[in-house]
Parts: sequence; structure tokens; C-alpha cells
Amino acid sequence: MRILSGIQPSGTMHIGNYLGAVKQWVDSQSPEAFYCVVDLHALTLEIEPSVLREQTTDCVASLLAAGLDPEICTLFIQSHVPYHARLSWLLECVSSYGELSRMTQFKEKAERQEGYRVGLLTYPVLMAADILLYSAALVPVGEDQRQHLELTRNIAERFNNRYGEIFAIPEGVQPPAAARVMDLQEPTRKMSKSISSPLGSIYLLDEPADIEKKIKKAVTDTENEVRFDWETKPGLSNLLEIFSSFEGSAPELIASRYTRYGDLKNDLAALVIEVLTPIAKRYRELRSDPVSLRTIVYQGAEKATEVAAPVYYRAADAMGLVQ
Ligand code: ATP
Ligand code: LTN
Repeated sequence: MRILSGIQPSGTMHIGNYLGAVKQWVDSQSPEAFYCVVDLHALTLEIEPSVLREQTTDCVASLLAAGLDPEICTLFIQSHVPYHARLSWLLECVSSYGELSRMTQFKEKAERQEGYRVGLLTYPVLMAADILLYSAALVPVGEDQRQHLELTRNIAERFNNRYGEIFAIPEGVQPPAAARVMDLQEPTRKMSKSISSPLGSIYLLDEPADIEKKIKKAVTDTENEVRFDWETKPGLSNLLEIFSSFEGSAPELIASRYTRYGDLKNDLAALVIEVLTPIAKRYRELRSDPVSLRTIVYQGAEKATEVAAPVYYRAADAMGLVQ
């Protein structure tokens, strides 16, 4: 089954990205899986060119460290395959201003800055292009991307109705737990790369002592009953979902093992450290060899182009562009 997903090189990867998306990518790797570092998407918010350059390579190394194997799947950088931007333009011409301006993520991000970029508005169309170019059946993403996935399906269906059956209609896939990891300090807001929250986010490359500190300081509540209940105990439920995702058992079951918040936090910290430490070690090895990283993504872009180019030309032809 064809899979495509992407991640922005907009900052250091956190456990929300890992549990919500990247862990699923690793688990569903195959020659039919395409994963991209979406550098064009990262231009929708202010970012220094030198920072973007570094973070793009950091992101490639993090994905490999987390377990992607370029011998099995295809890993590439979005801007290396020019058909993404080209198809995005065609799809902008089948999308409406109204549907884009209704996107929750657009409204939230536009609110945070004056004079936001047009790319922030059209961003989901580029995401639709990423997905549709590969005829992806499945798109493993966190919960925050559900609305963008729905939009992608609508754009694809509209295109197919108007111009003929060119695009496959994709399905979003979310993990059973931790599809929306919340900030540890503000458990009503999602853990985010682009909002700085030093104590609220656990990064893949954090030192064990920092992981322990952040989990110990995570906001819970004034009761002392360990119960999985998002309504009344968002902080604790967030920790239980993270625990559940790392351990692979139900959050309710984990809750039943504890009577004290402190014990739960200690065990969770030990588990997170056990999983992240080898990832951080692999990251440092991989990141110290940028030439090999570049070779991997160049080869990835070649494989991606073989799939993307014919789909782009079929869409362009269907719309009436002379071939
Ligand atoms: P930003 O906060 O800057 O928008 P981000 O942290 O959401 O960035 P992206 O690169 O936009 O990161 O997302 C990569 C993947 O990680 C997406 O599939 C997204 O759904 C998932 N993801 C991001 N944040 C979380 C989260 N807090 N919980 C679960 N999944 C998440
Ligand atoms: N919009 C996503 C990142 C993204 C993506 C994609 C995810 C860009 N293109 C294609 C899945 C498929 C985000 O911000 N999390």
C-alpha cells in the first residue's frame, strides 16, 4: 500500500512528532513508503536561511536515527523534487480562498503574527500536492493534520470530477495513542516545534537528566488519584498516553498500576530515556557525516521523481496544459 508523509524542518523533533507520526513511519516502512522533509512548508513562517539549512539536515539525521532505513523506504527533501511546487499551483486553481481560510491551523498561526505570508494560507494545498503526487493510499500523521487530510481528499475529488480520474483518494492514519501529545506545562495546547516551551516539550535529543526533570515538573492536578480522564485530568492523562504509546499497553491499564503520581513519573522518565538514548547516539553518528546524508536524500529524490513526475504530467495534461 502506497504511503506518504512529511515533517517540517522547523525545529528540533519532539516526542509529539515521534509518537504521533515518525514512529508510525518506521513501523510501516516498505518500498512503497515515501517520507519527505518538507522544507518548502517551513518557509511559511519566519526562518533564517542558515537555520533552515542546518535544520533540514538535522531532520534527515533524526529520521534515520529514529529508524527509517533508506534501503527499505524512500527518504527525500521536498524541494529536491520540483513537481511538488508545480502541482501545488495547479491545485491552487481548484481550491477556494474560503476553504483555505477556514483551516484551524491557518487561523491559529495567522493570529500569532502580523503580515503573515500568503504561503501560510496556501500551505495545505502544497501538502495536498505532496500526497497526491505519490497516489498515496495512507498518510500517517498526528491528529492536528486531520483537517488538512480532509481538505486533500476534497481537492482530489473535485479535481477528478472536473478533469478525470487522476488522483487516488488518501486516508489519514493516526496512532492508537498519543495522536495529540500535549505540552507538559500547558496540557491544553499541543506540543509544538514552532512555539518555544523549554520545559513543556521533550526533544528526541534531550539529555537523560533533562527528560527526567521535564517529566517530574510536568503539570498534573491537586488530587492524588491516578486515573485516565482527559476531562478532569489533562496533565496526567497526557503522561498516561505518552506512557501507553512508548509501552504499547492501554493507558487505563497503566493507570491501574499506580497509586502515586511520583512513581508513575519516575517509571515514565526511565522508559522515555531508555527509548530516546540510543536514538540520540545514532543521531550524533549520522549527523557527523553530512556527505552520506546528502547521498541518501539525493538517491531518495531520484526514486521520488520517478513516481511523482508522471502523475504531475497527467494532471497538467488533464487541465489543458500543452505537453
Ligand atoms: P509546528 O508546531 O511548528 O506546526 P509540528 O511540531 O506540528 O510543527 P510538523 O512538522 O508540522 O511539526 O509535524 C510533523 C508530524 O508530527 C505531523 O504528522 C504532525 O501531525 C505530528 N505532530 C506534531 N505535533 C504533534 C503532537 N503534539 N502530537 C502528535 N503528533 C504531532
Ligand atoms: N502539514 C504537515 C506536514 C506535511 C505533511 C505533508 C504531512 C507537509 N506535507 C504530506 C503528511 C503528508 C504538518 O505540518 N504537520
